[in-house]
Amino acid sequence: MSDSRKRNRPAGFATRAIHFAYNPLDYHGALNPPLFMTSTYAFENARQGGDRFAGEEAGYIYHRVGNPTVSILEKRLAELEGGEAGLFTSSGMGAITAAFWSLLQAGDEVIADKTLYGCTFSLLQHHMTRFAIKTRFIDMSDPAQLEAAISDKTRLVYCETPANPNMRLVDIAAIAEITRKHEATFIVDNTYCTPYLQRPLELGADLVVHSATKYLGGHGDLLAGAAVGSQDMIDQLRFVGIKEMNGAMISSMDAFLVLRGIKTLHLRMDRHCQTAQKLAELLEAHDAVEQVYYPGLASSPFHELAKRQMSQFGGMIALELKGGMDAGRDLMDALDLVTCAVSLGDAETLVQHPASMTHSTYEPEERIKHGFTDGLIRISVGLEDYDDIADDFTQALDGLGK
Ligand code: 3LM
Repeated sequence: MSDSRKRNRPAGFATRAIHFAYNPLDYHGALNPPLFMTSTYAFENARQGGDRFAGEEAGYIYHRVGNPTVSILEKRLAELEGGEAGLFTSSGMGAITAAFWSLLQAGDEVIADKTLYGCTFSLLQHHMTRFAIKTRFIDMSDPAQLEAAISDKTRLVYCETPANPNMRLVDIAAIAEITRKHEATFIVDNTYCTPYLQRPLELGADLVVHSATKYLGGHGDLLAGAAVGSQDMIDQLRFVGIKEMNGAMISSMDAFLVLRGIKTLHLRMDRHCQTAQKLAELLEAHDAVEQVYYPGLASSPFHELAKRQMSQFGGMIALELKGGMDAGRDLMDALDLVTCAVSLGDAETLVQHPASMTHSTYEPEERIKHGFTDGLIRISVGLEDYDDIADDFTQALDGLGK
Protein backbone atom coordinates (compact mmCIF):
# COMPACT_ATOMS: atom_id res chain seq x y z
CA MET A 1 0.00 0.00 0.00
CA SER A 2 1.46 3.37 -0.97
CA ASP A 3 2.55 5.98 1.52
CA SER A 4 -0.44 7.38 3.43
CA ARG A 5 0.90 10.93 2.90
CA LYS A 6 -0.21 10.66 -0.73
CA ARG A 7 -3.83 10.28 0.37
CA ASN A 8 -5.94 12.85 2.13
CA ARG A 9 -8.00 10.34 4.12
CA PRO A 10 -7.38 6.88 5.63
CA ALA A 11 -8.02 3.95 3.29
CA GLY A 12 -11.29 2.06 3.78
CA PHE A 13 -11.72 -1.44 5.26
CA ALA A 14 -11.71 -3.33 1.95
CA THR A 15 -8.65 -1.48 0.65
CA ARG A 16 -6.72 -2.22 3.82
CA ALA A 17 -7.89 -5.87 3.78
CA ILE A 18 -6.43 -6.20 0.27
CA HIS A 19 -3.25 -4.11 0.54
CA PHE A 20 -2.16 -3.31 4.10
CA ALA A 21 1.38 -4.31 5.17
CA TYR A 22 2.45 -5.52 1.73
CA ASN A 23 4.22 -3.78 -1.10
CA PRO A 24 4.81 -6.03 -4.15
CA LEU A 25 7.91 -4.01 -5.05
CA ASP A 26 9.61 -5.34 -1.91
CA TYR A 27 9.15 -8.89 -3.26
CA HIS A 28 10.20 -8.82 -6.94
CA GLY A 29 6.83 -7.29 -7.88
CA ALA A 30 4.88 -10.39 -6.80
CA LEU A 31 1.29 -9.14 -6.54
CA ASN A 32 0.43 -11.80 -3.96
CA PRO A 33 2.43 -12.09 -0.74
CA PRO A 34 4.89 -14.97 -1.26
CA LEU A 35 4.55 -18.21 0.65
CA PHE A 36 7.72 -18.74 2.72
CA MET A 37 7.99 -22.43 3.51
CA THR A 38 11.00 -22.81 5.77
CA SER A 39 11.33 -24.00 9.31
CA THR A 40 14.58 -22.19 10.10
CA TYR A 41 16.58 -19.12 9.00
CA ALA A 42 20.30 -18.75 8.25
CA PHE A 43 22.24 -16.26 10.38
CA GLU A 44 25.07 -14.24 8.84
CA ASN A 45 27.28 -15.30 11.73
CA ALA A 46 27.08 -16.70 15.26
CA ARG A 47 26.91 -13.27 16.80
CA GLN A 48 23.81 -12.37 14.77
CA GLY A 49 22.10 -15.59 15.88
CA GLY A 50 22.79 -14.75 19.53
CA ASP A 51 21.60 -11.18 19.09
CA ARG A 52 18.32 -12.36 17.56
CA PHE A 53 17.72 -14.78 20.42
CA ALA A 54 18.49 -12.01 22.90
CA GLY A 55 15.99 -9.71 21.14
CA GLU A 56 18.77 -7.22 20.36
CA GLU A 57 18.37 -7.57 16.60
CA ALA A 58 15.11 -7.90 14.67
CA GLY A 59 14.86 -10.82 12.25
CA TYR A 60 13.54 -14.33 11.82
CA ILE A 61 14.94 -17.29 13.78
CA TYR A 62 12.62 -20.29 13.53
CA HIS A 63 9.06 -20.81 12.27
CA ARG A 64 7.52 -21.27 15.73
CA VAL A 65 8.29 -17.60 16.52
CA GLY A 66 7.82 -15.94 13.13
CA ASN A 67 7.65 -16.20 9.33
CA PRO A 68 7.41 -13.42 6.69
CA THR A 69 4.09 -14.64 5.20
CA VAL A 70 2.62 -14.91 8.71
CA SER A 71 3.95 -11.43 9.64
CA ILE A 72 2.07 -9.78 6.74
CA LEU A 73 -1.13 -11.51 7.85
CA GLU A 74 -0.58 -10.52 11.50
CA LYS A 75 -0.05 -6.87 10.62
CA ARG A 76 -3.10 -6.89 8.36
CA LEU A 77 -5.51 -8.30 10.95
CA ALA A 78 -4.09 -6.00 13.65
CA GLU A 79 -4.80 -3.04 11.36
CA LEU A 80 -8.36 -4.20 10.63
CA GLU A 81 -9.11 -4.79 14.35
CA GLY A 82 -7.55 -1.43 15.29
CA GLY A 83 -4.88 -3.03 17.51
CA GLU A 84 -1.15 -2.48 17.88
CA ALA A 85 -0.06 -6.03 17.09
CA GLY A 86 -1.41 -9.39 15.97
CA LEU A 87 -0.57 -13.05 16.24
CA PHE A 88 -1.73 -16.06 14.21
CA THR A 89 -1.95 -19.60 15.54
CA SER A 90 -2.68 -23.07 14.19
CA SER A 91 -6.28 -23.00 15.49
CA GLY A 92 -8.68 -20.84 17.46
CA MET A 93 -8.05 -23.03 20.51
CA GLY A 94 -4.32 -22.38 19.98
CA ALA A 95 -4.93 -18.63 20.30
CA ILE A 96 -7.21 -19.02 23.33
CA THR A 97 -4.81 -21.34 25.20
CA ALA A 98 -1.87 -19.07 24.32
CA ALA A 99 -3.79 -16.19 25.94
CA PHE A 100 -4.86 -18.10 29.05
CA TRP A 101 -1.51 -19.82 29.60
CA SER A 102 0.55 -16.68 29.22
CA LEU A 103 -1.71 -14.26 31.15
CA LEU A 104 -2.85 -16.43 34.09
CA GLN A 105 -1.23 -18.13 37.05
CA ALA A 106 -2.39 -20.40 39.88
CA GLY A 107 -4.79 -18.62 42.23
CA ASP A 108 -6.13 -16.23 39.56
CA GLU A 109 -9.81 -16.09 38.82
CA VAL A 110 -11.53 -15.76 35.44
CA ILE A 111 -15.02 -14.38 35.00
CA ALA A 112 -16.63 -15.59 31.79
CA ASP A 113 -19.98 -15.20 30.13
CA LYS A 114 -22.16 -18.25 30.68
CA THR A 115 -22.37 -19.21 26.99
CA LEU A 116 -19.12 -20.09 25.25
CA TYR A 117 -18.05 -22.36 22.41
CA GLY A 118 -17.94 -25.93 23.81
CA CYS A 119 -14.15 -26.41 23.95
CA THR A 120 -13.53 -22.93 25.45
CA PHE A 121 -16.11 -23.77 28.13
CA SER A 122 -14.48 -27.12 28.80
CA LEU A 123 -10.99 -25.57 28.96
CA LEU A 124 -12.17 -23.17 31.68
CA GLN A 125 -14.55 -25.51 33.51
CA HIS A 126 -12.49 -28.71 33.51
CA HIS A 127 -8.86 -28.02 32.64
CA MET A 128 -7.73 -24.61 33.94
CA THR A 129 -9.06 -25.77 37.33
CA ARG A 130 -6.31 -28.44 37.32
CA PHE A 131 -3.85 -25.54 37.52
CA ALA A 132 -5.77 -23.79 40.34
CA ILE A 133 -7.41 -21.24 38.03
CA LYS A 134 -11.11 -20.96 38.77
CA THR A 135 -13.79 -19.57 36.44
CA ARG A 136 -17.04 -18.01 37.51
CA PHE A 137 -19.70 -18.04 34.79
CA ILE A 138 -22.16 -15.14 34.89
CA ASP A 139 -24.80 -13.68 32.60
CA MET A 140 -22.59 -10.95 31.16
CA SER A 141 -25.46 -9.51 29.13
CA ASP A 142 -26.28 -7.92 32.51
CA PRO A 143 -23.18 -5.81 33.39
CA ALA A 144 -24.40 -5.53 37.02
CA GLN A 145 -23.58 -9.24 37.40
CA LEU A 146 -19.94 -8.50 36.57
CA GLU A 147 -19.90 -5.58 39.00
CA ALA A 148 -21.10 -7.98 41.72
CA ALA A 149 -18.74 -10.85 40.86
CA ILE A 150 -15.46 -9.08 40.11
CA SER A 151 -12.79 -9.08 42.86
CA ASP A 152 -9.04 -8.55 43.42
CA LYS A 153 -8.47 -12.11 42.28
CA THR A 154 -10.12 -11.50 38.90
CA ARG A 155 -7.37 -11.42 36.32
CA LEU A 156 -9.38 -12.08 33.13
CA VAL A 157 -12.89 -11.30 31.91
CA TYR A 158 -13.92 -13.32 28.85
CA CYS A 159 -16.86 -13.42 26.45
CA GLU A 160 -18.05 -14.16 22.94
CA THR A 161 -20.53 -11.75 21.39
CA PRO A 162 -22.70 -12.93 19.73
CA ALA A 163 -22.24 -16.11 21.76
CA ASN A 164 -21.92 -19.51 20.17
CA PRO A 165 -24.51 -21.10 19.85
CA ASN A 166 -27.43 -19.05 21.21
CA MET A 167 -26.75 -15.53 19.82
CA ARG A 168 -26.76 -13.75 23.21
CA LEU A 169 -24.92 -10.43 23.09
CA VAL A 170 -22.65 -8.70 25.61
CA ASP A 171 -22.30 -4.91 25.81
CA ILE A 172 -18.57 -4.65 25.15
CA ALA A 173 -18.18 -1.00 26.20
CA ALA A 174 -20.02 -1.53 29.51
CA ILE A 175 -18.00 -4.65 30.40
CA ALA A 176 -14.74 -2.95 29.37
CA GLU A 177 -15.42 -0.07 31.73
CA ILE A 178 -15.99 -2.32 34.76
CA THR A 179 -13.01 -4.52 33.88
CA ARG A 180 -10.70 -1.49 33.54
CA LYS A 181 -11.72 -0.16 36.97
CA HIS A 182 -10.58 -3.44 38.48
CA GLU A 183 -7.37 -3.65 36.43
CA ALA A 184 -8.29 -6.99 34.88
CA THR A 185 -7.85 -7.94 31.21
CA PHE A 186 -10.93 -8.15 28.99
CA ILE A 187 -10.81 -10.66 26.13
CA VAL A 188 -13.51 -10.82 23.44
CA ASP A 189 -13.81 -13.73 21.02
CA ASN A 190 -14.77 -11.91 17.81
CA THR A 191 -15.12 -15.03 15.63
CA TYR A 192 -18.83 -14.52 14.82
CA CYS A 193 -18.40 -10.90 13.70
CA THR A 194 -14.85 -10.40 12.38
CA PRO A 195 -13.53 -6.82 12.44
CA TYR A 196 -15.75 -6.00 9.46
CA LEU A 197 -18.84 -6.09 11.72
CA GLN A 198 -17.45 -5.33 15.18
CA ARG A 199 -14.18 -3.98 16.61
CA PRO A 200 -14.03 -4.80 20.35
CA LEU A 201 -10.70 -3.01 20.91
CA GLU A 202 -12.26 0.29 19.84
CA LEU A 203 -14.99 -0.35 22.42
CA GLY A 204 -12.44 -0.84 25.22
CA ALA A 205 -11.54 -4.56 25.18
CA ASP A 206 -7.86 -5.43 25.76
CA LEU A 207 -7.49 -8.46 23.52
CA VAL A 208 -9.47 -9.97 20.65
CA VAL A 209 -9.23 -13.66 19.81
CA HIS A 210 -10.52 -15.48 16.74
CA SER A 211 -11.10 -18.83 15.24
CA ALA A 212 -9.75 -17.80 11.82
CA THR A 213 -10.95 -21.21 10.63
CA LYS A 214 -14.31 -19.49 10.20
CA TYR A 215 -15.07 -16.21 8.36
CA LEU A 216 -11.47 -14.94 8.15
CA GLY A 217 -10.37 -18.02 6.18
CA GLY A 218 -13.88 -18.23 4.80
CA HIS A 219 -13.64 -21.34 2.62
CA GLY A 220 -13.66 -24.27 5.05
CA ASP A 221 -10.22 -25.43 3.94
CA LEU A 222 -7.99 -24.70 6.95
CA LEU A 223 -7.70 -24.38 10.71
CA ALA A 224 -6.27 -21.15 12.16
CA GLY A 225 -6.59 -18.79 15.11
CA ALA A 226 -5.57 -15.23 15.92
CA ALA A 227 -5.19 -12.66 18.67
CA VAL A 228 -4.88 -8.86 18.45
CA GLY A 229 -3.99 -6.42 21.23
CA SER A 230 -1.17 -4.25 22.57
CA GLN A 231 2.39 -5.04 21.48
CA ASP A 232 3.25 -6.06 25.06
CA MET A 233 0.39 -8.52 25.35
CA ILE A 234 0.96 -10.02 21.90
CA ASP A 235 4.68 -10.43 22.74
CA GLN A 236 3.68 -12.34 25.87
CA LEU A 237 1.35 -14.60 23.88
CA ARG A 238 3.98 -15.19 21.20
CA PHE A 239 7.11 -15.64 23.31
CA VAL A 240 5.50 -17.45 26.24
CA GLY A 241 2.14 -18.88 25.04
CA ILE A 242 3.24 -20.09 21.62
CA LYS A 243 7.04 -20.32 21.80
CA GLU A 244 7.35 -22.02 25.17
CA MET A 245 3.93 -23.45 26.01
CA ASN A 246 1.54 -24.66 23.28
CA GLY A 247 3.72 -24.40 20.15
CA ALA A 248 0.59 -23.63 18.12
CA MET A 249 2.17 -21.57 15.32
CA ILE A 250 0.11 -21.33 12.12
CA SER A 251 1.61 -23.05 9.04
CA SER A 252 2.77 -20.65 6.33
CA MET A 253 0.44 -22.33 3.80
CA ASP A 254 -2.56 -21.65 6.04
CA ALA A 255 -1.37 -18.05 6.60
CA PHE A 256 -1.21 -17.62 2.81
CA LEU A 257 -4.78 -18.92 2.50
CA VAL A 258 -6.10 -16.68 5.31
CA LEU A 259 -4.46 -13.67 3.59
CA ARG A 260 -6.36 -14.66 0.44
CA GLY A 261 -9.58 -15.15 2.40
CA ILE A 262 -9.39 -11.73 4.08
CA LYS A 263 -9.24 -10.01 0.67
CA THR A 264 -12.92 -10.91 0.12
CA LEU A 265 -14.07 -10.73 3.76
CA HIS A 266 -16.17 -7.59 3.20
CA LEU A 267 -18.00 -9.07 0.19
CA ARG A 268 -18.62 -12.39 1.87
CA MET A 269 -19.80 -10.84 5.15
CA ASP A 270 -22.21 -8.50 3.32
CA ARG A 271 -23.76 -11.50 1.59
CA HIS A 272 -23.82 -13.71 4.73
CA CYS A 273 -25.61 -10.90 6.59
CA GLN A 274 -28.16 -10.12 3.84
CA THR A 275 -29.12 -13.77 3.42
CA ALA A 276 -29.20 -14.44 7.17
CA GLN A 277 -31.61 -11.52 7.76
CA LYS A 278 -34.03 -12.77 5.10
CA LEU A 279 -33.74 -16.38 6.27
CA ALA A 280 -34.28 -15.44 9.94
CA GLU A 281 -37.48 -13.60 8.94
CA LEU A 282 -38.67 -16.56 6.86
CA LEU A 283 -37.99 -19.02 9.68
CA GLU A 284 -39.68 -16.82 12.28
CA ALA A 285 -42.85 -16.78 10.19
CA HIS A 286 -43.04 -20.59 9.80
CA ASP A 287 -45.63 -22.51 11.84
CA ALA A 288 -43.21 -25.26 12.86
CA VAL A 289 -40.78 -22.80 14.44
CA GLU A 290 -40.98 -21.95 18.14
CA GLN A 291 -38.27 -19.27 18.30
CA VAL A 292 -35.53 -17.78 16.14
CA TYR A 293 -32.43 -16.23 17.72
CA TYR A 294 -30.94 -13.60 15.43
CA PRO A 295 -29.95 -10.08 16.53
CA GLY A 296 -31.31 -8.56 13.31
CA LEU A 297 -34.88 -9.50 14.29
CA ALA A 298 -36.95 -6.90 16.14
CA SER A 299 -38.02 -9.77 18.45
CA SER A 300 -34.42 -10.25 19.68
CA PRO A 301 -33.78 -8.80 23.15
CA PHE A 302 -30.35 -7.84 21.79
CA HIS A 303 -31.57 -5.95 18.70
CA GLU A 304 -30.87 -2.45 20.07
CA LEU A 305 -27.43 -3.40 21.43
CA ALA A 306 -26.58 -5.10 18.13
CA LYS A 307 -27.46 -1.90 16.24
CA ARG A 308 -25.06 0.00 18.52
CA GLN A 309 -22.03 -2.25 18.51
CA MET A 310 -22.24 -4.21 15.25
CA SER A 311 -22.41 -2.71 11.76
CA GLN A 312 -24.60 -5.63 10.53
CA PHE A 313 -26.17 -8.60 12.32
CA GLY A 314 -23.97 -11.46 11.13
CA GLY A 315 -24.42 -14.75 9.34
CA MET A 316 -25.33 -17.05 12.25
CA ILE A 317 -28.86 -18.02 13.29
CA ALA A 318 -30.13 -20.33 16.03
CA LEU A 319 -33.65 -21.70 16.27
CA GLU A 320 -35.91 -23.97 18.27
CA LEU A 321 -38.74 -25.94 16.73
CA LYS A 322 -42.16 -26.57 18.28
CA GLY A 323 -41.39 -30.30 18.04
CA GLY A 324 -38.19 -29.89 20.13
CA MET A 325 -35.07 -31.99 19.64
CA ASP A 326 -36.72 -34.78 17.59
CA ALA A 327 -38.08 -32.25 15.12
CA GLY A 328 -34.62 -30.61 14.99
CA ARG A 329 -33.02 -33.92 14.02
CA ASP A 330 -35.75 -34.52 11.40
CA LEU A 331 -35.16 -31.03 10.01
CA MET A 332 -31.41 -31.56 9.67
CA ASP A 333 -32.00 -34.92 7.95
CA ALA A 334 -34.63 -33.48 5.59
CA LEU A 335 -32.42 -30.66 4.31
CA ASP A 336 -30.95 -31.38 0.91
CA LEU A 337 -28.77 -28.46 -0.23
CA VAL A 338 -27.91 -27.46 3.34
CA THR A 339 -25.23 -29.67 4.87
CA CYS A 340 -25.20 -31.12 8.39
CA ALA A 341 -21.73 -30.20 9.67
CA VAL A 342 -20.02 -28.30 12.49
CA SER A 343 -17.82 -25.21 11.93
CA LEU A 344 -19.16 -21.98 10.46
CA GLY A 345 -18.41 -19.06 8.17
CA ASP A 346 -17.98 -21.20 5.05
CA ALA A 347 -19.44 -20.67 1.57
CA GLU A 348 -21.74 -23.66 2.20
CA THR A 349 -24.78 -23.29 4.48
CA LEU A 350 -24.31 -25.62 7.47
CA VAL A 351 -26.64 -26.83 10.21
CA GLN A 352 -25.73 -28.65 13.40
CA HIS A 353 -27.10 -29.62 16.81
CA PRO A 354 -25.04 -27.91 19.57
CA ALA A 355 -26.17 -30.16 22.47
CA SER A 356 -24.85 -33.31 20.79
CA MET A 357 -22.08 -31.75 18.68
CA THR A 358 -20.18 -28.45 19.23
CA HIS A 359 -21.42 -28.02 22.81
CA SER A 360 -21.54 -31.65 23.93
CA THR A 361 -18.79 -30.70 26.43
CA TYR A 362 -21.60 -29.23 28.60
CA GLU A 363 -23.30 -31.80 30.86
CA PRO A 364 -27.02 -32.15 30.04
CA GLU A 365 -27.95 -30.33 33.28
CA GLU A 366 -25.50 -27.52 32.53
CA ARG A 367 -27.03 -26.59 29.17
CA ILE A 368 -30.13 -24.76 30.40
CA LYS A 369 -28.09 -22.97 33.09
CA HIS A 370 -25.68 -21.83 30.40
CA GLY A 371 -28.43 -20.61 28.12
CA PHE A 372 -29.35 -23.21 25.50
CA THR A 373 -31.81 -26.07 25.18
CA ASP A 374 -31.33 -29.56 23.81
CA GLY A 375 -33.63 -28.59 20.95
CA LEU A 376 -31.51 -25.70 19.68
CA ILE A 377 -30.35 -25.94 16.04
CA ARG A 378 -27.58 -23.70 14.70
CA ILE A 379 -27.37 -22.44 11.13
CA SER A 380 -24.26 -20.97 9.52
CA VAL A 381 -25.73 -19.15 6.54
CA GLY A 382 -23.60 -19.65 3.43
CA LEU A 383 -23.11 -17.82 0.18
CA GLU A 384 -25.47 -19.80 -2.07
CA ASP A 385 -28.43 -18.05 -3.75
CA TYR A 386 -30.94 -17.01 -1.09
CA ASP A 387 -33.87 -18.58 -2.98
CA ASP A 388 -32.21 -21.99 -2.97
CA ILE A 389 -31.43 -21.83 0.77
CA ALA A 390 -34.96 -20.59 1.50
CA ASP A 391 -36.59 -23.33 -0.64
CA ASP A 392 -34.57 -26.02 1.14
CA PHE A 393 -35.59 -24.84 4.63
CA THR A 394 -39.21 -24.41 3.53
CA GLN A 395 -39.48 -27.94 2.12
CA ALA A 396 -37.78 -29.42 5.20
CA LEU A 397 -39.97 -27.47 7.67
CA ASP A 398 -43.18 -28.15 5.69
CA GLY A 399 -42.44 -31.86 5.80
CA LEU A 400 -42.02 -32.08 9.60
CA GLY A 401 -44.47 -34.43 11.30
CA LYS A 402 -45.75 -35.78 7.94
C1 3LM B 1 -18.02 -24.61 15.88
N1 3LM B 1 -16.09 -23.51 16.71
O1 3LM B 1 -18.55 -25.30 15.01
P1 3LM B 1 -10.79 -23.69 16.22
N2 3LM B 1 -14.13 -19.65 19.28
C2 3LM B 1 -15.33 -19.82 18.70
C3 3LM B 1 -15.57 -20.97 17.93
O2 3LM B 1 -16.77 -21.11 17.36
C4 3LM B 1 -14.55 -21.94 17.78
C5 3LM B 1 -13.31 -21.72 18.40
C6 3LM B 1 -13.14 -20.55 19.13
C7 3LM B 1 -16.55 -24.61 16.06
C8 3LM B 1 -15.72 -25.63 15.69
S1 3LM B 1 -16.62 -27.90 16.79
C9 3LM B 1 -15.64 -29.30 16.95
C10 3LM B 1 -16.07 -27.01 15.38
C11 3LM B 1 -16.40 -18.80 18.89
C12 3LM B 1 -14.75 -23.18 17.00
C13 3LM B 1 -12.17 -22.68 18.26
O3 3LM B 1 -9.76 -24.22 17.18
O4 3LM B 1 -10.20 -22.96 15.05
O5 3LM B 1 -11.79 -24.72 15.84
O6 3LM B 1 -11.59 -22.52 17.01
O7 3LM B 1 -18.69 -23.86 16.63
